Amino acid sequence: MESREYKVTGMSCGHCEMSVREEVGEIPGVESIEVSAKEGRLVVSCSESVADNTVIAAVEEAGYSATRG
Ligand SMILES: [Cu+2]
Repeated sequence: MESREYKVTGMSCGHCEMSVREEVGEIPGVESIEVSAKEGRLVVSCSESVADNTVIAAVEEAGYSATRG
């Protein structure tokens, strides 16, 4: 298990946070998610087997963009 932080752009409210939480939460191996629209930040606790690109693609699926950082 590891903790990773991503910068997310485009979120503006609680609904945005919920969308990201839902999409990222569907990734196998993701244990917990913290997301803040205000800070433009996503923290994911997940297994080492989860690829960064998978997390980024899930954020994009929700309608936002993410970079590791
Ligand atoms: Cu919103």
